[in-house]
Amino acid sequence: MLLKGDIDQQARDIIMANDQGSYTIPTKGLYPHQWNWDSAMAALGFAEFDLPRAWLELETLFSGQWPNGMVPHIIFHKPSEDYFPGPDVWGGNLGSIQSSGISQPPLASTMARFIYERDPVLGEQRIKELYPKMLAWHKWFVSHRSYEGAIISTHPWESGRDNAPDWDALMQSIDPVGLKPYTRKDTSMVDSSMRPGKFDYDRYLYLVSIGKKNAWDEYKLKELNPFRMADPGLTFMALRAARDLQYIGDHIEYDTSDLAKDIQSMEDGLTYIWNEDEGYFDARDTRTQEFSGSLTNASFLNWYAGHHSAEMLLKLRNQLSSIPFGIASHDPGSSKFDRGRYWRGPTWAIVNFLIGKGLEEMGHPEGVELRRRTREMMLKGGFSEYFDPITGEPKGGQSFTWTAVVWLVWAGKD
Ligand code: 9WN
Repeated sequence: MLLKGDIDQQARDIIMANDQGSYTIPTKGLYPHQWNWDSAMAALGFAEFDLPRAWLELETLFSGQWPNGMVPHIIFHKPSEDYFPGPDVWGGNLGSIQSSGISQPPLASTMARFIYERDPVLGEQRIKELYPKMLAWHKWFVSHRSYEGAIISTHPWESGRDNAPDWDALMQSIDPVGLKPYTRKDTSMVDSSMRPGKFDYDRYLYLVSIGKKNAWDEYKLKELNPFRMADPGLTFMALRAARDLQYIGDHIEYDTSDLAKDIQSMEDGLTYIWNEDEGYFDARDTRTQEFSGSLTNASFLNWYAGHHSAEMLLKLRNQLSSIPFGIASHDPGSSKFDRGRYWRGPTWAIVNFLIGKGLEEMGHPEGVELRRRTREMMLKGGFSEYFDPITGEPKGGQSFTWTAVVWLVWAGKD
């Protein structure tokens, strides 16, 4: 039997094996670059055993920031034949390093707070230098991704939940005219039954082509990009990030007066993504005003954002009583639930961590229960990208950075 100390060591070994010196890749082969929210989690993991390296991870992430404040979802520090689409397809050359042209869930400010709190003396100078960059990213979300206070995703990849059923109706309405032939790399590394299908990939690439054609000009894309979905995941994570920025700013004695107004606006935005008919937080198309009708793991991030909801707590208890492992990425009672396919059913340790952390912070015992289940799942299935929520079977890529981090910082803790 493996001892806890052995598993802790395995988790650290995974992080160190994926470490590229100043940034960390999610896993070898499948994802050979720096991904935004994965990297924020990697920083938190490093903080368990190497605080300077934790700060360096965040600093490298912000080295890819664009002049408009956007922090890209992928930063291509080095060429790689393993991943498609690469920098040539994105044409995202607005920053000083090649990158994609969209962002990803803003975890970095929250993780910076956690890392800072571990050693405020060591962290003071580093957080002071990061703060204006984190603030600029927050302001970019407010300027270019806000709708009625909620935060929108302009590409399924921007939400971090690529092929979630939330986007199905909108994706159906998109005709990817003029798309050039392309060859995927992901399905040569992971079984295609676990990955998004061709229908989705055609539209992912079509949306990228619109961005590239318009030099990623946010003002033009506001009109030209058909994909503008208010996303519970982005909204909750951006709201949490804004609260943490305010906390950090107050501690280092920077002016945070402007943040209170943004936080209030995002809190107001929660009514925009509240689906009253279904009784849960839901993605909503800002062009048609239609809700997607999807109860997902992102719907349960309200506690992470510091927002109580009795209705969501009932939904959470209901899921915990019917599904053995974690929170499913899509409602197990829905006809679209697909327990093995990416964001359409599997459970993700990273999202469980965020949900559980929020629940624990707000005093709900379900957070401890979710932690226990995530631990059981990882003891059984290791450090894979995601897991079958019914059997706990590991799925997707293996030796995954953020899954190892979740073990070290949360699931593996007593
Ligand atoms: C596209 C790296 C990333 C995660 C995303 C996850 C997946 C990429 C892909 O992998 O997305 O960004 O090619 O499938 O959906 O959340 O950040 O782990």
